[in-house]
Amino acid sequence: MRNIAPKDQAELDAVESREWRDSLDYVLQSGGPAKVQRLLRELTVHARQNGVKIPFSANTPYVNTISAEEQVLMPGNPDLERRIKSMVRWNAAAMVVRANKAEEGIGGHISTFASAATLYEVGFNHFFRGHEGGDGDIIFFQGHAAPGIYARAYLEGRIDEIHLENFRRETKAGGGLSSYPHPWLMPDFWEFPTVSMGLGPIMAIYQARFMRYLEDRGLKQPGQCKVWAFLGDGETDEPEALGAITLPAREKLDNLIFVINCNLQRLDGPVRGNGQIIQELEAAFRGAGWNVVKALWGREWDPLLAKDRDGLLVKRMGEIVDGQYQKYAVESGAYIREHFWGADPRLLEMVKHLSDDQLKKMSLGGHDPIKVYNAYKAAMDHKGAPTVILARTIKGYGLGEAGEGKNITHQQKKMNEDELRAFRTRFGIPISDADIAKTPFYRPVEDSNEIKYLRERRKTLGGYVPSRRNRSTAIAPPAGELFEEFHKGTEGRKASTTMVFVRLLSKLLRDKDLGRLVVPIVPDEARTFGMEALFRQVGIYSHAGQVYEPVDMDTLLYYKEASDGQILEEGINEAGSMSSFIAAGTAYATYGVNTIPFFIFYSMFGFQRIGDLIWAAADSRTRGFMLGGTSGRTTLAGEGLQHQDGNSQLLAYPVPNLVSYDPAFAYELAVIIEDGIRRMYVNQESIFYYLTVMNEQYAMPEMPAGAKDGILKGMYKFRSSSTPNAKLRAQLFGSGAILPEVIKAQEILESKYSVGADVWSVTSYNELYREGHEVERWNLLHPGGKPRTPYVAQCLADAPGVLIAASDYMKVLPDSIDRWLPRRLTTLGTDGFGRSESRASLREFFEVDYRYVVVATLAALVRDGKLEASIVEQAIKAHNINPDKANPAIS
Ligand SMILES: Cc1ncc(C[n+]2csc(CCOP(=O)(O)OP(=O)(O)O)c2C)c(N)n1
Ligand SMILES: [Mg+2]
Repeated sequence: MRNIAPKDQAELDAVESREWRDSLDYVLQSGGPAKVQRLLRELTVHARQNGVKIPFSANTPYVNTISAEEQVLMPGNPDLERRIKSMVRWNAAAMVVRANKAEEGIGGHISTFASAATLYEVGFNHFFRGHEGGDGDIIFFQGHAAPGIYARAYLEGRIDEIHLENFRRETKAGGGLSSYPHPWLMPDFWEFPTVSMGLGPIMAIYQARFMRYLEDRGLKQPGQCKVWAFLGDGETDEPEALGAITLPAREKLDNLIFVINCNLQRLDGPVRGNGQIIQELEAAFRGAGWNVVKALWGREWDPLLAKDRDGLLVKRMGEIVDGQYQKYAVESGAYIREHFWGADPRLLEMVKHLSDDQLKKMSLGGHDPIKVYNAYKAAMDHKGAPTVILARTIKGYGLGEAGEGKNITHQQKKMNEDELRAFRTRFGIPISDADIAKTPFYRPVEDSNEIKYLRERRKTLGGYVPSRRNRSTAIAPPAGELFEEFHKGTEGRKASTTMVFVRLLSKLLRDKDLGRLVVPIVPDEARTFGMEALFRQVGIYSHAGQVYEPVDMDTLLYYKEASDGQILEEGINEAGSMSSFIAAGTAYATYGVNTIPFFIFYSMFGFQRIGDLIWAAADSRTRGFMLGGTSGRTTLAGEGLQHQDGNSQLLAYPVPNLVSYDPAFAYELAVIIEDGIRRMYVNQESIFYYLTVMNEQYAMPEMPAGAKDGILKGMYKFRSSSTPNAKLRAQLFGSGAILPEVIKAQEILESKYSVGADVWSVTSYNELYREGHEVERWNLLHPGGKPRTPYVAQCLADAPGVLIAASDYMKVLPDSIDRWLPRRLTTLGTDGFGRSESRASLREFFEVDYRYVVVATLAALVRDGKLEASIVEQAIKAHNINPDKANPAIS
């Protein structure tokens, strides 16, 4: 073969490529895209069959998904929309700058919204549906963009200047604005908390699925509303952000739209300096089955791309890494000409008619309303899959020297006079040089075209967003008879509190009023909790129904999936389950539907694993019941260190509106759930519940008369001593599965040691603690008033003897109420790492069985001078306790 010079080879390659392209163009023109697709498919198969390895790529070129030819014109008045957007930009920046003038260190963010302004404004003017006259869109706003959302609400006349002035000064008179979206703090405004990054995306996914669930179950009219989730590109590094993206594709959730603001920067610097975050995300989402729409380049690029017959420009666009793109954002047009276009003389030729200034001003897709509009429209029209829009933007857009594209821009909260002046001029805000130092807010007069336009747009789209309110009406109190059977006890039959719960749940599901509102949620543990009967009773929700013959079809309790199934079986996915819990527990506000979620999980994988989602649930004013199953460090036999939970009751303390209980008996559980339904769904309180349930079986006693009030307040006397006049007295506190140990200790103390002991069931140290502090606070602030007495102190005011507490949780739980007790408390608990062992051995190991209750009681009597130490020594011996055994708390 003749040697061909490299130059000629390149020429030949180019000719060859052109011929193939021309052929393809011919097919495209004559047969349309479908024919091209078929040919390419066939060619791929042919190449593979002949040994050509075709590398896998889920990527498309680094250009807009919607080409200039495909795009539609944008409705509305672009000039007015641009002016409105500029005003929003100004006020958003001004509120942060002013907040930081007034008070050093109050913080706030300018650059996130600066990059996202067009993404939001196109939504506000053309897409986001308000809640008036039907259900509206559900929008998860990027937390750090909050100033922009407030700035728009100000133009809309929904919040006033005092609010803006008090951004991040929430305790100020006249009302402040919360730093980020917090429904707890602004319950008429924000619907969903997002600022803990990664939680917005996963909550949005499960929200979209829950919307379908309500529709499929006939609890909501099918509608056109969408779930929008706005997130940062840096945020997608959070495992929660991408961890659940296969679900919406699998479930064909075309009611879900992600908008990822790809400004290529996070807090410290570039998201992928040496790579391309947009291409990485495209591959991830396409691979998961999403419709991906890239909006990378603004309209100025269209004529250049049209001229790019040889694909040189597209190739160049695709080879620049993000760190370099960021550099272009801060550099001059001359630099861009030299470094971007200068890579090839043919590229330079393409832009020779453009000035440096024009090169600099070529916009990006996420800043061009028409590109954003088309991307949103494509998302709205897409059927059968969720859509993600990858919009390229510049972080700190418009801030110029103050931070545009710079690595420091995320933290930029101050602008000097020059920078403010430049910003004002760039966006044409009518504020004079004389006033600029004051950084005034700007709102045109009420009957200006801008205000009239934005009001009209929102009216047409169903009202203002975000906007939150309770859209439900109270339910009637549940029928008492649902709960009564549990008050009676089991007459000696053994049952666990988990079994009791499942029985109660199954009764609630059958109830003619409440039944349809109940949403059981379980992360692949239904059999663990003995709930499999519910599969058949109410079905497992699946939009597709059941398109296979289940393997256990011939059994009574077969695995039934149904499109109107009621159980949300989330798989091994506590984060997803919690997101479903939040969607179901906030449906009273979102959809006006009082769904009552019961989320049951392995208690150790609750607070420890998804504590931040529980915090978000609290902020969201979620209602419902979380049930920590198999809980207690010594009650779950065999599982060991990772599973045995002696912590979760403690971890419930920090969540202010979470009411937690550790019930021991069937009637306690029934009383708590009945009252919970009443408080949350009849009285409509913004609280939710955490109940631990156990799998240890014992006989359930009958409810003692008058116990109800104490069960709810946190403690009641379960059994009085049969020897109240004994010289030696004790008060024993037991909780959950340890209460039977305490009852046994009571009997031994009376019969063997002549100690008359009363037994208290403590259902919630947390409730006692909170009430104690509330009373203490009142007394502190009302020194002249008659001092009030905490409930726990009232209970024990006349109770004689030593005080001993035992629970299956850390000792700090009983210790938290010690200050209100008449005498010092001795605490037994399960601090330390669990072990795989039997229940009895675990209780010995952690020193919480009846023997330790006995010994602790005797030791306390010795300490009070009521008994000789030798009696304790004898007891230790008699009960085979090794006094020198290692401390379980640190072993
Ligand atoms: C879970 C969590 N970790 C850290 C932060 C702190 N933080 C706030 S914004 C931010 C960077 C955001 O980058 P990106 O998601 O790209 O958003 P952008 O502001 O660039 O739009 C970080 C690290 C947070 N809010 N939440
Ligand atoms: Mg970013």
